[in-house]
Amino acid sequence: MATTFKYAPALDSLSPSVTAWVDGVARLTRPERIYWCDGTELEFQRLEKELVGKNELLPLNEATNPGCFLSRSDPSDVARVEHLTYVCTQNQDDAGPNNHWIAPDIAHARMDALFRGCMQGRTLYVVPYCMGPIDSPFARGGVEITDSAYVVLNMKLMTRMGRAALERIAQDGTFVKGLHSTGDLNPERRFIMHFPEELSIQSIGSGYGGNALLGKKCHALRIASWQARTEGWLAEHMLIVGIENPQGEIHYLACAFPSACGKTNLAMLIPPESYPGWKVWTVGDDIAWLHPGQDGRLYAINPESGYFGVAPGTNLKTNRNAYETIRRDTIFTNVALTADNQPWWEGLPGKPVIDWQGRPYDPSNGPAAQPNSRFTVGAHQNPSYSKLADAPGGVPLSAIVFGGRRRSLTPLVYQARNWLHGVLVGAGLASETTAAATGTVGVVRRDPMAMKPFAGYNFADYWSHWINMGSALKNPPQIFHVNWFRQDTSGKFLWPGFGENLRVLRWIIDRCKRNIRAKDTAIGHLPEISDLDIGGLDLPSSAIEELFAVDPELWKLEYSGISAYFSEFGARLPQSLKTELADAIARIHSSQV
Ligand code: GTP
Ligand code: SPV
Ligand code: MN
Repeated sequence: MATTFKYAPALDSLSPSVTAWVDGVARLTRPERIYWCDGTELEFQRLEKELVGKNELLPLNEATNPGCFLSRSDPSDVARVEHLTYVCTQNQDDAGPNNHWIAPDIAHARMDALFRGCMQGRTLYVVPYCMGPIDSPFARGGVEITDSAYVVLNMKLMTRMGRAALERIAQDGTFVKGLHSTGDLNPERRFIMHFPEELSIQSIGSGYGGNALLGKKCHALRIASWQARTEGWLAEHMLIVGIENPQGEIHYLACAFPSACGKTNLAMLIPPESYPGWKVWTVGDDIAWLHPGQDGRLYAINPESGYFGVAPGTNLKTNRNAYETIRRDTIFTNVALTADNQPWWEGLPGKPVIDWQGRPYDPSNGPAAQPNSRFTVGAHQNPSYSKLADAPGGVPLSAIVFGGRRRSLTPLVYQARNWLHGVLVGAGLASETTAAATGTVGVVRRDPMAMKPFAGYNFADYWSHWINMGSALKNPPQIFHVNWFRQDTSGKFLWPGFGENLRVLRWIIDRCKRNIRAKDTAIGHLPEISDLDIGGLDLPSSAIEELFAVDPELWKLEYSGISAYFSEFGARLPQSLKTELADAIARIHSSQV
């Protein structure tokens, strides 16, 4: 079938390798028409209208939520599916024990069979996109072919999509090929396959988030992490935030927390009332690409241009910036509705009337909004959008912060002793599972650098790469670990979190500036309580004690868990990381913390 331009204006910047690939995919999938997306507002609105006409998007209350729509996914298709996500390298060891693997030829045969004829009667959309500012040397192009207009709309909000991206691809001469079809949504025929050696992604059977918006986790993390290793940079599951003090000095932090563990919230933090003159600037809320700069510092860009954020829990009090951001021109997925057609989720005032599946709300059916319900919105709507969010060279990092959701064990904050120890802290990260992926929620699992679901290659090689990157930096960021989620015996969070997290970030920045001393403990540097600003917080002193308690017996268990995990990686595990762990174990055994 020849490439046809059904609606779009002729694009003069087509790269021949893109058209040849589109033609090949069209021969396999047999769409009724092919549509090249140009990324204009007009196109966006036309597609919205089309989806409203088909009842696939529901317009929300135009007075309270102008330009907002609700999409309901299939109830079996509400989160990433890690057990169906594969990294298909020639050599299984290159994917590592951290990834599901199938040989590329077998994977291709399986996927070809599923894609054959799957777009009959449907439109094939060609979605050229650029991850990173169009004029950034660090940006990378991709093209997603999809038969879902919902995916097109989301890609428009989440990436620099359309004509400019196609021009950039023609200039670069290379791009990541992403093929997506919603398929029949049968979980038996749902697969997300990555071919890093071919710079390609194939996804079928899901229309949801990270499974279907291929620029996001599939490209900007799994494929990009593979490329980053060979080219000397890092692709990470991190927010990027600038903290400005009343003197106007800004420090940038990149924080890696697992899915649904507080990245979007921290990236948009509102300073508490006791912090007049402090400002917070959002550069990114989910993904960071990190490059060493001429000055020996590490620079971060956000490859995305929008937010696909967790809805439940978002309100005026927890995250006013997010709340303001999503008041207009936002697509909501799987939230509930109020009587007057406003979006609703747990944590908002008011009452749900229709649940996320479109049924009259009945508490016996569970939460009104799906726990992984999301909003998709352009980043420029964020009141705290950083002036440097589109800077081609990115922002210089003062600190890298790892964090997890742990009801016990890890203190509110501590600092790694140096880069190598920081790599151990990151590699040893563990967190309770959340609704962002299908499966049991609340089970502690190892999630190194918050990248367990997203590293496109063997973690042992990834840790070596991290260690090498640090050694090559004259001024590496300081590395920290935080835990906003420690609980008391009754299950209540000990730390108020959200805006109050700025108190912890302030300590982190003071440490980066080497302004204050800290307690040298077996696990790293902990704050002197007098250096952490807790003024005005209604916290009993027992809570503070518990937040910073380091129990040597629990840490011995933790380190043996990390040892056991590391041993899965066999001879590829870097020797220096092994030694670092042995040192940490020796310290915990010889100290009373
Ligand atoms: P992904 O988009 O899945 O990568 O998630 P994320 O890391 O951006 O998490 P997000 O900020 O959306 O937060 C997830 C959930 O954690 C929401 O329900 C928040 O309300 C809650 N949360 C975020 N920050 C805090 C905090 O400091 N304390 C507490 N107790 N909860 C928080
Ligand atoms: C995550 O799960 O980490 C997300 C949402 O940010 S998704 O795009 O589905 O990966
Ligand atoms: Mn994420």
